[in-house]
Amino acid sequence: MTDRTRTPFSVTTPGEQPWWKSSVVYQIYPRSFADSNGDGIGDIRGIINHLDHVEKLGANVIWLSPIYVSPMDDNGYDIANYQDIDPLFGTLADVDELIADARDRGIGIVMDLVVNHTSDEHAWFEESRSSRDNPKADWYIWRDPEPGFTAGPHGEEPPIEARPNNWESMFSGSVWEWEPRRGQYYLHLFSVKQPDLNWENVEVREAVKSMMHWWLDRGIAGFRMDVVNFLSKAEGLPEGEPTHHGYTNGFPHFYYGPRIHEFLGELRRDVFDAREGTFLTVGEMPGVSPEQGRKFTDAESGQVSMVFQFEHMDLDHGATKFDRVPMSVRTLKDNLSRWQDGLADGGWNSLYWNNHDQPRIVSRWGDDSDAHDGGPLWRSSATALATVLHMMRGTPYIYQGEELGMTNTQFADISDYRDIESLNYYRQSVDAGQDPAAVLDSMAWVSRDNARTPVQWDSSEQAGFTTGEPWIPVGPSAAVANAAAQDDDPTSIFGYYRQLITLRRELDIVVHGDYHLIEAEHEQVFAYERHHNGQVLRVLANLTGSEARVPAEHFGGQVVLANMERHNREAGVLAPWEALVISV
Ligand code: TEU
Ligand code: CA
Repeated sequence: MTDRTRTPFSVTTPGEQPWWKSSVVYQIYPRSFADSNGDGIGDIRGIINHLDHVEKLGANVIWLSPIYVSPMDDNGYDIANYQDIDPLFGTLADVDELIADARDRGIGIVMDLVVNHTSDEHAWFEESRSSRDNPKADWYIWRDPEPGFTAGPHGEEPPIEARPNNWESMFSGSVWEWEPRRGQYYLHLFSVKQPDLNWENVEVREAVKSMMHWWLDRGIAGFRMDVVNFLSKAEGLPEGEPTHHGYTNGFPHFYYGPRIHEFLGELRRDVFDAREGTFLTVGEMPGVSPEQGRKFTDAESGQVSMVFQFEHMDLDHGATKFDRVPMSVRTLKDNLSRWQDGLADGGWNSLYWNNHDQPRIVSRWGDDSDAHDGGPLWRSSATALATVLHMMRGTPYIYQGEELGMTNTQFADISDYRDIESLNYYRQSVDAGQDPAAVLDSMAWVSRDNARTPVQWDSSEQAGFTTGEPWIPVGPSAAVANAAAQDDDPTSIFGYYRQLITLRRELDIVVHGDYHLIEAEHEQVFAYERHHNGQVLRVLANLTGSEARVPAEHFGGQVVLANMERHNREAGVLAPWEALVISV
């Protein structure tokens, strides 16, 4: 490696803990964050204009969802050029300005690294698909039709049985798309416009590494790595079995493939370790277990700082994410505690309730029934859930608008939806004869568009997001779940998130303490302790809408944070959605 720029995020002296362990990350989905030029689409200038909000919240890292050149089939997760910015969002100069402005405020920028696939409009793929013998012919995953089948006289696609295997795409339909010019299929785990790169090819790996260095040279603080556990596919691409964890049938053959640790280890060695110090790397890894997560994040032998695991996000999914099953407080805490325990020794957790693919947490596991007028159920359920998450061991992530208690959309019509996953699911289900109203119903609570409505800056028209027509309708809670109403109110949801972050800054135990679940059998209360250097921090949260009882001794100590005012608090009784952090 030639001499690379040192970044301010890179220095950790021996024996010191890496900076990202005490960090709090704020995720921005640029398209929906803030529009500066009235075209209805959020942009980089909009982010620069609103850095105050993030700084005031207290987050010290921003993860930006993709802003690269893209045909926007999957809102930028289909990248046509990794080293330039889509004109919808701005320019590279804008990004440099954002990086510099953020750095002045002590905030690092983490970029989204989407290298399981590119766009079909990326120059690499355009070349790869053009013939069987071009220089990039092997950069993607190409397969012949099954033996006995051939292309038609003009390169026409053979019958369906000729497909290399039966895998289903994450976005409905087959993973195989026919390319007449090669008389072959290419693999796409996501949309047809997202062909999977062939990581077996060393040239692909080298190209990705040099692109990563190019971004790190610009002064970014790290990468969030999109579906990065999918890079290695099982040899021979075996037939899929019935769904796994509610994922698609091919899942067992690519979610933890034979070379995954090797590929990621190569990135760690040649990109991160090759530069001075530490960067934040978070691998998005649907389907991985705590044991696997532990291996990926081991401080010595691991490959990434932390992983986004999905087990807790899948707890209320049935056969697919669109089938909702009930989830109990018990199930939730059992699961999160398994991750806390599983990564306690040498690993590191990421902590999240929300991202751009998930429904809003206050609507999902809280109570948004009185959100329209800023009622107590909305406020206390949002803050109780936040307490449980932020006091755990790991690096917390806040998704834009979560800190304001933004709620799910209430889309009544398919024409309100924008997301490719939702639209494909609707089409496929209705084509298969399902009742359109029932399909809409099953989409409403879980559609990714719930996360993607404009950030609510104030209660004006279009919630202060744009002066034009927003690309997706504003959500239903803009009158109260907005920044203008909350940013200066210490009793707001925003004010509460600030306090949670302040506690993390002030108390070492929040960052480094051990985790111990208490009251494990309790049906309503999520309670745990953190232990560090003889100190104890206790967290009690009633995650239901009815009063809950716990042994009175758990109330012993000094309340350092509470999500509601209660005079004459009776030891042993937690009000609906009450949460307390107690220093013992
Ligand atoms: O998502 C990974 C993923 O598995 C998605 O299918 C997501 O979890 C799913 O929508 C839940 O049903 C990442 C990105 O976060 C997502 O926005 C992209 O669409 C996807 O990869 C492809 O890049
Ligand atoms: Ca814009």
